[in-house]
Amino acid sequence: MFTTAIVKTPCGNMINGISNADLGKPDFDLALTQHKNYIQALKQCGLKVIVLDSDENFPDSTFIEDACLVTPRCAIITNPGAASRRDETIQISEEIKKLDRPVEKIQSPGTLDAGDVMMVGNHYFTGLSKRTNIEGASQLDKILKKYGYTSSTIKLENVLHLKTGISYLENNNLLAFGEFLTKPGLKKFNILEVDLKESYAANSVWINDKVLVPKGFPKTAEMIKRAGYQTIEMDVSEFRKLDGGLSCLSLRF
Ligand code: CIR
Repeated sequence: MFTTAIVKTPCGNMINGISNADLGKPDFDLALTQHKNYIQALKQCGLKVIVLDSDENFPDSTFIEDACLVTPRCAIITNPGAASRRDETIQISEEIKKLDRPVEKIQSPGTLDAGDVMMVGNHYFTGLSKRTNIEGASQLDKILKKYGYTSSTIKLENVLHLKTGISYLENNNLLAFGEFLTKPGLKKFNILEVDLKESYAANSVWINDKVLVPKGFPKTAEMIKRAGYQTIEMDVSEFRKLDGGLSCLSLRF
């Protein structure tokens, strides 16, 4: 069960965030409203939510998931793969130091975005992507081993981050689409296959037996409900314009 989430308020400069989505610029006011609703949903799932101030120097910093991985036994400050995002880790480090667990760090030349890391109990899957390199994944593996965890890598082909394409919903259920349907390392899971037309919803978030699902993907929401979960549908259209999904907007632990 998770008890806490950390989120970071979007900044006005988010309109200049990195994007390959071709959906236009985000509407900042609408993004703020959607972010507030997201915080409410996290609270509805029983989490205490720590809200960090916005920072105009980092347009993508609301996607806080990429800057840090918090495990039950340690926290790991990443080294984001996009140069414009690298120093997002500075503010988050200050916050993470206040937690009750040791803090580790991924160092250059290793790069790692924690959007590429998916926790399944004591095992962590790491996506090798344009943002996360082999050196970053190998440093992560060493750190995780030190705390009694294991990890393995999955090479990404078409998606930005590992969790763009898969989400672990606990109870052996894995939401997945496209390239992830046939990865040998994922065969042991009960795969809930997301229709290609709804691929954005492959990034949904399990929190304490509820699942946050992006709004507008009815087939996926229905499939998750049929698998036995209560769903909370959330409009995150303005974050989608920057290739961000529901998971990227928080650290949950
Ligand atoms: C980026 O390209 O880094 C941001 N515009 C979106 C990051 C989304 N994060 C995630 O999928 N974990």
